[in-house]
Amino acid sequence: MLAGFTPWPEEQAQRYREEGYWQDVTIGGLLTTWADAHGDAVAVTAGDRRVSYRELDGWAHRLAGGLRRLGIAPGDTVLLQLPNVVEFLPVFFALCRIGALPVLALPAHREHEIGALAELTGASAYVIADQDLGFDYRELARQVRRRAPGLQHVVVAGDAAEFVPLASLDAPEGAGGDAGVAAGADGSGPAPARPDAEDVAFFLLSGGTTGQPKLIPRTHADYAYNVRASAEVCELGRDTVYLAALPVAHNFALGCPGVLGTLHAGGRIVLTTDASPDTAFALIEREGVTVTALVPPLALLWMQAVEWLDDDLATLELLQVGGAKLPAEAARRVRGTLGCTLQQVFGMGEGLLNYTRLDDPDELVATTQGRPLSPADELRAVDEQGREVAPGEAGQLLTRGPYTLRGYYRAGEHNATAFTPDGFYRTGDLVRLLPNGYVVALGRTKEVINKGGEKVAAEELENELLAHPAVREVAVVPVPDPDFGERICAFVVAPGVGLGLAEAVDFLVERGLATYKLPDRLVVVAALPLTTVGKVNKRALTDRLAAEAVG
Ligand code: J2J
Repeated sequence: MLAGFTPWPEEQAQRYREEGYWQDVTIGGLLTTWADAHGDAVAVTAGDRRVSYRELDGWAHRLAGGLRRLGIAPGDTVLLQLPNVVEFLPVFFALCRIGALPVLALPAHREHEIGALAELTGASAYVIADQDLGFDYRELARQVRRRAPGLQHVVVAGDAAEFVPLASLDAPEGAGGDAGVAAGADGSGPAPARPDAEDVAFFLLSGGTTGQPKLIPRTHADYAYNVRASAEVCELGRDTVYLAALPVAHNFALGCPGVLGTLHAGGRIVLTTDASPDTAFALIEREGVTVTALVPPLALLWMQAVEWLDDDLATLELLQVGGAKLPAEAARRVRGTLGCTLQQVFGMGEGLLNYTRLDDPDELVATTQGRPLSPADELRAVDEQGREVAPGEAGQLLTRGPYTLRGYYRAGEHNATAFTPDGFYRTGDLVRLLPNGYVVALGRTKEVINKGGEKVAAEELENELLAHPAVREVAVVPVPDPDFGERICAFVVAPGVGLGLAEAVDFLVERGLATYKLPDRLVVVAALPLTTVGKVNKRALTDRLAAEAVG
């Protein structure tokens, strides 16, 4: 078992096996199962490319061999930062097959994030696209490599420049499948065993509450269940055409049910790196998209765009919305504008997923964030002393279950507070658990700003701002926003200089921070308000912003 991974206690694991949640499958092996079942059906469409299930399986098989020959071994961590391009899938499956551990970085991550991940994991390889949406990932790779020289291999989908072209790893000879890859002939050693179903398959990134990135280990068995059960709840089938508009490196579009759930059901994936209504609506009409997933700001934008775009969206049956709270009033408008069923999804990379069901009454869908995916999910709402609150009262959400982590990777100290002694994950979310089992999301206790589904740890941004020579003190807080739910406001103490937002933003970009983490507002103050125990009083700061908004 991987060092730094916290397994479920044996007693619980036994139950999950016996009750069929965990099966003896691997993520890499599942692709072969799906290829056997759906063979020549189209699995993925990306631009003009169409790849069948069989082709996808063969591609992953050859890449597994190529990656082994390159020197990637079972147990190696590999940073995988691909936008929604067709190569994502074969590379992801190939890495899972050889027992290497992909770390699913988001396309928006930059030197600050990727560098920290390289250091934390000691990754030996980094897989990128050449460029996307005007950004050159090869330049990013050069920067990251200067900081993390251990990163031996940079593999590029597209024009590789000085790096390794992904296409060069796609060679037929010596390739192997789940049970053993590229053994012997090329001298790369004995065939690795098929990964164990209960071993870690890959890492998702946590939205994070601290300055350090947090890696979420997902096992083959737990994620296979996550995908299978999600596909069922969303009623996916062979007729499903799933538009991946959100990044597939994120849990939502990856496996809830996302691209993996679509493959499980024998449907077809349509990939795009551009979720704007112009591009997405044209794809929905052209490809006959039936399902997609969005964060609330995009859902709001799409609902407006039907007024000026005239693409035919008649095939769209289901819109999943999650990542941040969708206001009830917006939820009620989905059917009338987009002509499809809405599903609210309250999920987290750490595991727990709540879905409204497709046959739920409209008002339940509009006013709740769904109910747990699994009968084995355990949810508790507790007060500050950890005591369970009365049913329907607001409390902090704790959860454990067959697909919810028991510890972040290599984060012993953080895990001691992020989990209860009996293994419940403290989500940091404030919720009401209704007597009918549904969950209403109310807000958070954790210091994370949720800007329309994108999570920014206040502490991380504060640390970056403190690196500015003029900044003496800083506090980052959310400011309410009609489109994004929240935006980011930084209060700074910077005596003697006129530090402005533009300068602060330039400084942060220069430091390689992902753009979505940049502050939207900067307020210079003489001093930060303190609580009676001398901590920064963020409540006073948010109250001040609220008063300004009203006044
Ligand atoms: C309010 N807050 C929500 C919702 C997530 C599906 C959907 C979303 C995610 C995700 C995901 C929310 N209303 N409907 O992984 O598979 C906030 C909560 C939660 C945090 C998790 C999926 N849906 N949230 O957003 O790991 O605060 O996952 O704890 O990015 O997003 O963020 P993340």
